[in-house]
Amino acid sequence: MFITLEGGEGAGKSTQAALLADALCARGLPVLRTREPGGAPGAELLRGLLLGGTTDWSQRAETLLHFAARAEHVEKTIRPALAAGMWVVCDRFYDSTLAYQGYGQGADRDFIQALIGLVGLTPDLTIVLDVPDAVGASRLRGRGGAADRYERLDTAFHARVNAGFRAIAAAAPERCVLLTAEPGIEAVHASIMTAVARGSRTG
Ligand code: Z5A
Repeated sequence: MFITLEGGEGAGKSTQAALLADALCARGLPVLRTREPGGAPGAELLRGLLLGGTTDWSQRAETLLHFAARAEHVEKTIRPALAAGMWVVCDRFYDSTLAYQGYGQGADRDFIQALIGLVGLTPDLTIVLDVPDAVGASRLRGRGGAADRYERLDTAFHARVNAGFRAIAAAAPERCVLLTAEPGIEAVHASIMTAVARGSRTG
């Protein structure tokens, strides 16, 4: 299965992607854990451009940079892993472009949908982790470290992103499972394992 984890800042995606990959490995399944932007050498270079620095990209350029990184990631990492029979657990995928660039930054969502069509790869299951805006922000403050270009944007931006993720999940119920990520880490992990078990039975 190709499983993606999505959500706004501090929702706990990286924590849950690691727990999910470990749980699948413990069942003897071959698993690749990867992330976006990044997940292939060229895509990691683009990640540096997108998250670091202070460039004020035009909306189309920023959207296309995310899709350039994604094209590299899909071709060099994800497709080969799926072809080799692996489970792929990916921390963010194209829904993040819709949520951040589309809903958050106001980029043309039809343009993004057209690019999604060109990627030609749809996750089997997308877990959308939902936390109240203030909870996500306070988790990131607790984690410490330098804020990236997106984390530096204001609370109204992050509220639009979170609302965008809820809209994306509602529009694709056959693929997306919206889970509250407010409970503790183990409780969220248990909900994800239930969603994966259901998804793998119906997929
Ligand atoms: N981006 C974009 O704009 N367009 C795109 O197409 C793509 C991405 C693909 C990537 O940043 C940025 O790129 C991202 C969107 C943008 N920017 N933002 N904001 P990244 O890869 O560096 O990081 P991230 O994906 O944004 O992750 P995050 O929001 O920083 O964190 P997280 O993965 O959701 O959470 P975490 O690291 O697992 O946990 C954060 C803290 O909370 C940590 O201390 C945990 O121990 C704690 N935590 C986690 N879960 C819980 C629960 N359940 N209870 C209590 N505490 C918890």
